[in-house]
Order: sequence, then C-alpha cells, then structure tokens
Amino acid sequence: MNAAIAPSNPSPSSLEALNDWVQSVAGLTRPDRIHWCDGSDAEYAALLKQMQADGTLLPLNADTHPGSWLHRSHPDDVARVEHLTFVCHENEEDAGPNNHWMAPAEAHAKIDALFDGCMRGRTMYVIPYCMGPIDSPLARCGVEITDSPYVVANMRIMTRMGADALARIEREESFVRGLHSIGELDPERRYIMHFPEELTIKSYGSGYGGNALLGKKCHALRIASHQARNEGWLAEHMLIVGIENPQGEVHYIAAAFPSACGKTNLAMLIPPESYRERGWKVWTVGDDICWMRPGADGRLYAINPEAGYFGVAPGTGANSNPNALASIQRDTIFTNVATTADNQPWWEGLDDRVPAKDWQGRDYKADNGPAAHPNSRFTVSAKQCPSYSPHAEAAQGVPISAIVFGGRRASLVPLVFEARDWTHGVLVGASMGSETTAAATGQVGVMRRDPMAMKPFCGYNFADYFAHWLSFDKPGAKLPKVFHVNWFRKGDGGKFLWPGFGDNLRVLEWMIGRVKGEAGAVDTPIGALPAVADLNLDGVELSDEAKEKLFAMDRQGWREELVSIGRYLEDYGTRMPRTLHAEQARILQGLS
Ligand code: TSX
Ligand code: MN
Repeated sequence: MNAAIAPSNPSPSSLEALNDWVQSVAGLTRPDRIHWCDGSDAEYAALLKQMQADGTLLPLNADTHPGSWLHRSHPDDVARVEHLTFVCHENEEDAGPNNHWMAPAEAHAKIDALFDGCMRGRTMYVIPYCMGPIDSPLARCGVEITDSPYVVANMRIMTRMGADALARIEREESFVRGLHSIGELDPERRYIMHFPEELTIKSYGSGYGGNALLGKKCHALRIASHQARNEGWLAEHMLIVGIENPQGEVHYIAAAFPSACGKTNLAMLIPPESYRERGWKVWTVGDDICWMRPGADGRLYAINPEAGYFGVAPGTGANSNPNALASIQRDTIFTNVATTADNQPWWEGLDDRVPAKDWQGRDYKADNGPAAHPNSRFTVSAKQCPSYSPHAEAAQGVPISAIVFGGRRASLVPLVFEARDWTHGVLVGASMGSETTAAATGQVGVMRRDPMAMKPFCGYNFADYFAHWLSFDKPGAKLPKVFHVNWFRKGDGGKFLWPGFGDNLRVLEWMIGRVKGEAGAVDTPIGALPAVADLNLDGVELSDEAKEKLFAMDRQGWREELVSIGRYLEDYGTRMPRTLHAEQARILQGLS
C-alpha cells in the first residue's frame, strides 16, 4: 500500500515506462498519496469501508441485497457527454465527421491545465487492468490512474484488475494509459479526450461510468477500434450470446443495437417455455462489447473484454430480464437508483412498490419526475449471471456464426432479413439506426443512423472503419452470416407487432438454420426474408397485420430508404469506400 513505485521487480520495458508515467502524472496532479491497486479482496473491503465512512457509498438492505451499495452521483454528472468527448488524431480527417476533433497538442495543453494540482489532498490510485480473459491473446491491457475510489471499485468489477494484469503488462510491449480525475465536477470544466496514436485517454471533471471507467467505452471501443484496425481485428459495440439447441450444439451470435433496444435483455434471454422443454439454452458471453479476429480456420473468434455488466436499471424486471435481476441480488453497486422505505434499490419497471427516496435522496414525489434516474445503473460481476457462459473465459474466444444488426423502426423494416454476402452486410451495418422516440425532444420518428451502433464510440473516421470491415472478406475467410432485425415494428394502431423478449429466440433459431443451410427464405433485393412458415411460431399469436408487415418487403418504401442511405454515405465524402456506394446502387437498382 502507498508505495510510490510498483511492488515488483522492474523489467526494462513496460514497467519502467509505467513507473515513469505514474511519476510524471503525480508531478502534475500532486496527490498526497499513491496507491497501486492489487485487486485483492482485502483492498476492495478497505475501499468500501472508506467510501461508506465518507458517504460515497450508502449501504443497502443487507438482508435482501447483501454486499450491495448505493452511490448517488452529482446531479449534473449522470451520463456520457458526447459534446465534450474528443478523438485527437494528428490529422483531423483521421477522426472523421463522426467525431469531435482537437489537435493533440492543443488537447493535451487544455486538459493538463485542468489536471494541474487537481489531486492535492487526495489519493491517486493506479489501476492495472486487463480487458479480456487474462490469458487470452485477444485481450489487451491498460492502466487507469484516478482519484476516485468509486472508479476503482467499479473497475474491479468491470475488468480483470490488479496484480495479474500488472504481471501481463510487465511482459508486454505496450499498454493503454488512462488518466482520470473527478476534478470539480463542473460541467463547464469537463473533457473526455482520446489520443489513439498515443494509446492514451485523459478524462477530467466527471465521475460517471462511461466517462470515468476508462476501460469500457474509452479503451475497449474508441482506442481499441483504432488499435484493431492497425492489427487486423474488430472492436465492436456488440453483445455476444450462445444459443444451444436440443442436440447440444452451441452457435454464438454477436449483435449490435443502438441504445434502448434491449441489448442486455437479448444477451440474457430466457427461451420460451416450449423451447426450454425441448432443451434449448441461452448462454451469456457479453452484453456490450465484443472483440473479434479471424482464427487459423478463417472464422471470427470473439471475446468479451469486460468482466462485469454496467447495465441500465430502469426497465430491468422479472418479465424483461429475470437473469439480470437474479444477478443483482448481492454484491452489486447501484448508481442513481431510488430506494424503498426498507432501503432496497428500486427503479421504474422493477415492480409496483412505491419508492421512499428518489435518486437524489429526496423524499419521492411523482412531481419531481422518475424516482430512479433514467440512466441509473448497476455494476455487477458477469459471473453472477445465471446464464453466464462456461466459455466466456475461453482464451481463444468463441466462434461467431452470425452477426446481427438492429434498430428501433416503427415502420418499413421487417422482423428479420439476411444480407446476401459480407459486403451487403457491411452496408446493412453502416446504414442501421433507430427512429427517435423521446417525445421531450419533439423529434419523434426521425431516423438517426448509428452505424454498427458505433456512432459515439468509433475512434477513427467511419469511412475508414467501413473499409476495415470490408477488408475481412478475403480468400480463406469463413465469415459469419449478417442479419438485420427489428423487434419494434408497429401496426397501424400504434401497437408493437412482435412480442419480442424470449420469443426473439424464434428469430435466432431461423438465423442458425440459415447458417446450417436448413431454413427457408425468400430472396428480395434487400436480402433474404423468412416466409411466415419458415419461423417456428408455435405458441405465438400473430395478427394478420403482423404476419403481413413483419415478413414483407415494401418496394416503394425501401426505394426511399435506399436513396436516404445513398445520401448518408455521401456525407463521408471521397473517403467512403466505392464498394459501399456500388452496393447501395445495386440494391436500389433491384428495387426499381
Ligand atoms: O429488450 C427488449 N427486447 C429484446 C429482448 C430480448 N425490449 C425492451 C426495449 C427497451 C430496452 C423490447 N420491447 C422488445 C425486445 O424484443 N420488444 C419490445 C416492444 C414490446 C413491448 C411490450 C410488449 C411487446 C413488445 N408487450 C406485450 O406484447 C404484452
Ligand atoms: Mn453500450
């Protein structure tokens, strides 16, 4: 504890670089103490005790939720801040129109001025961590320096943190450097800056997860996506789920959705009763991030770089996600949820109890808005999920049979379709997105494209990113099939036409049937759609309107969609691969 140098034999390479960096950060930020995190139980217990003492963590009902805590953030610090998130390549074009850019020298100067002396009186924690199973060749390490013990506790759940990670860093040539301070929590003095070419992240002024747990969005997506491009792999905003059929075969599916489409719910899906009876099982590998690369056999192999779930609490209930609910009954950190009179965590969508305190600790009043903040979270170890895959820790990763893109589309887009080939699949991913729902913004039903669900997370120019995706289609590659799904199609009466949730397994079964060459489909210019009879719909009641709209391709509507996609591709200028323009033109041609 409190040693100013790493507690192990320095090797000439990375450990020395790490020590030098830690010393230079300490020189800038001026902490009173430096603590190197070892990841031990004793260290975690001491941190929790200290945070309980200073009110950072409030204990929850120990009978119903043993080992669980509530953290209330500053009310102005409850979400990621995209307008203050920068990707700082030397060349602005390399960041692309999909990112906010600042020249690296200017960015360093701006944020270092904020870091100057910011840790006076505080403890600086040095967190060595590994993203991915500690022995996996697909895993990558980083070190986060922070003055927030809440960040340390969350990083311990979300990553492989401590001595083992430090040992791996010592063996390897490089690691990602993340510097974080909560600063004054002033929204006017807040920046999340990424330097992909330096494998460096600097985050100031926010304690919120996505801005402060630097292993997650900052490292595993923004920095890793850039690293992956250089090294020939993919860092994606995808869940990974294993589907086991009654014969015991498991097919792994990676899926990307924009926010509010229920990614965590799909990752932890519970099969319909009739499927469970026949022996179908669903295995959760990951709920948010997927790193994949081609194996020796040409297939894509994937790991979940994370070790926990940092999930949205509201909407998590016994109907929507029983596995998530079971996961968070103990040893969980809750952030910005409400509490009941007997001090249990509570949020909208949990059950019909009435909370006592809202997320800000005020007596609950309906007039003050939702009791739990809409972006309130749970942090919990992945191992606590009942459906946690026995292969989630496999060093070589799991082979991916299908990649799924999805969005929230009230009209036009059918329940599911299959891309004809990889290039078409990349276009499907590049053009995906959701129609806006938030009535508050006044912009209901406006199409927001969110390519591969990476709009806020791609650490370089989207045009180059699409080219990188296209590059995987080469001789010897055995790429997954690509699909698009839409659980959110509405009928003329404004009601959802598809039951969703567990019944989505019926769609996943069809995909696996397609992968195995067994399931039927109807070819259309937008891809292959199942006929109603190609899906197992035993036990689901679909209206005639549902059957008609979920399984049909509206030619005129899709012509307009393809024109809109064409305009979207143009926004990226001449860097956009011609292959995608040609693919868009090919499909539009097929529709006329
Ligand atoms: O997560 C969702 N999924 C994926 C589940 C594996 N949600 C919740 C989205 C917010 C995060 C869904 N909502 C899904 C879905 O498949 N589908 C819908 C829309 C829907 C909502 C309620 C019903 C049906 C569909 N209720 C009844 O049919 C009774
Ligand atoms: Mn996410």
